[in-house]
Amino acid sequence: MTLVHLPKRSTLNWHLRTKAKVPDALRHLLVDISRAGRDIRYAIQTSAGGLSGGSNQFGEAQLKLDILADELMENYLRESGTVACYCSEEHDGIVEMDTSAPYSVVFDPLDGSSLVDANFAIGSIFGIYAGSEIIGKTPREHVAAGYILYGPRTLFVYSTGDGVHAFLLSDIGEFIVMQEYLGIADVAKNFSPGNLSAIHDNPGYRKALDHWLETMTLRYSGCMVADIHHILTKGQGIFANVGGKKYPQGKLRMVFECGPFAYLVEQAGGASSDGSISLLDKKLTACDQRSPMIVGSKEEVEVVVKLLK
Ligand code: P6P
Repeated sequence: MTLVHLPKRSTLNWHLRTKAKVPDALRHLLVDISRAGRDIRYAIQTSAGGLSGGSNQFGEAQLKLDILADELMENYLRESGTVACYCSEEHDGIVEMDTSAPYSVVFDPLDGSSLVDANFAIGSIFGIYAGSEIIGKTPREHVAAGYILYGPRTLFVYSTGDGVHAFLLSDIGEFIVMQEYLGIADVAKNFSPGNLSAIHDNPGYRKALDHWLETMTLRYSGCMVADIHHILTKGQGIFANVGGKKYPQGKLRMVFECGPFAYLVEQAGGASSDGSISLLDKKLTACDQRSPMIVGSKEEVEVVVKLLK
């Protein structure tokens, strides 16, 4: 009798249990977030576009897809039974769930959603903290962070403190391990300059741009999930979004954009800064807190921080 050799178990659930060795509740939560990502991908591919008629806490017009992605994520967080509260870009403040549950979640359900009609890659961002408090924490206290990237391929990327690992959504709806221990080299060859209009009133940013233009190649899509994923997969790069007149602290939100990506980039051997300190050590003070963000290849982050001073 020929033994059927089962393929090596390589699903996200398998990786969390046998490689990351996280507590069962965190494994369930991460798998449920990946299920939300699978459903958000389907929503992107099938739902009508257009505005919802509402706006979020930042006064940004919400697309129907923003609302749908947020609802899908909330449903899976609630279903997991592991979430005490969450902070979402699409909701004001902290939303209570089950105060006795072990984790709190921060997420941007669909970052870069305005690019969906141009068929650009967009993503969901998440961070997980132990306990029922988010405000007052620092991103270094994440127990997990990651993102789902909706592009030509749909990827789930996460870290629980032992490197950054990427999974590919298969035809049968399972995320299968694609690459473990993504790394970022100290020297950058690509640059991703967000909030570029700030160069008009931020001389240091103008200097950084001139430096990049002399020595590097531009790679920028307008969605930080895709742009930072580019750094993680190419193994090098610099991404920045810093202050100017219109956005004195830069455009990006500390809780569910800067924090989770600072955690991931530093887990991959890169560096992060708000221009003074590592973003990992910057205390979360409010759900709508913004921060300057420089992340990527260690040596380049140091160069840019010096130019910005
Ligand atoms: P800019 C998308 O809306 C987003 O929050 C990030 O994903 C992206 O990096 C940034 O805003 C885009 O900023 O200045 O390039 O428009």
